[in-house]
Amino acid sequence: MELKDIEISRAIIERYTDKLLENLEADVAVVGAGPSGLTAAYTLAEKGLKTVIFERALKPGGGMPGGGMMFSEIVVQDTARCILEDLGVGLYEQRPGYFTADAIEVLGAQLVRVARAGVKLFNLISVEDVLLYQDRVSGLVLNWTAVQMQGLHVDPLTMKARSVIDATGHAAEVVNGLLRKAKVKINTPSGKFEGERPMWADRAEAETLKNTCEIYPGLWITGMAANACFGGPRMGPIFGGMFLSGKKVAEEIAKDLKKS
Ligand code: 48H
Repeated sequence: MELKDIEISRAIIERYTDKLLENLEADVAVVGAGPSGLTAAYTLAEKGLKTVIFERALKPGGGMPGGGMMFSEIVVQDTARCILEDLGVGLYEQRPGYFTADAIEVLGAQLVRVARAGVKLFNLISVEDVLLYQDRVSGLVLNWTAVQMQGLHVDPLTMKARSVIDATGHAAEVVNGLLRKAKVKINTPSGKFEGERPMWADRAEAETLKNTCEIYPGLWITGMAANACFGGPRMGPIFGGMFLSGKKVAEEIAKDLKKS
């Protein structure tokens, strides 16, 4: 068969457009494809919920491939080992109680898991706002990352979701966008965004899990965004809390959506 350049273009445009249209309504929309967002997404999809991820960057993974100061290894503690064992990645008890894994291998395994669970991951798309209907976050406002980077005056498009997860890491962008535009109170003791505190791994890991919750009706927080909202400390390159937080948010959303 002679390969026709125009048919290659047609195939890409048609399939991508089909995928985007199929995902304009979902049970759960995850913002950010870092370790917490990816864990949440495959856990939700494996529970039968239609889940989609929007990721700003060209390549998914967030802070994981960078490891610690570009040493592309991550550490997990005993309580999070099961998540990496379940992904089937190599795990080394490098020091008693400190398990290391190759950050790139973990990312690869998470991406395969996400795809096999039926989650669509759209890269190069930034979330710039939320749909807010009757005091409930009900979807996302999307634009190409390139548009945002260039500051072009191009209006966005929208998608609808029963629940939204802010998995955008340190900046907690979805929560902060909501606070900026809607002037609402979130479920922190002060009703405000607290901002993350200096590094203290032991405490931060426990707090990440505790802070993983529904922060506003329809809007959930996971990973570093959870600690940033509640004023929890950062933890450096230990990732157990990120994986456990992703799993927890998925389990809580699944319970919540079953009720409604
Ligand atoms: C679409 C967006 C947008 C947007 C951001 O930073 P992440 O890896 O997030 P977590 O919470 O899963 O993991 C945090 C971890 O990587 C980390 O930084 C740790 C443990 N730090 C500790 C420390 O002490 O420093 O991933 C967030 C993802 C990224 O890929 C962003 O590109 C993406 O979200 N993102 N995607 N629309 N508006 N904002």
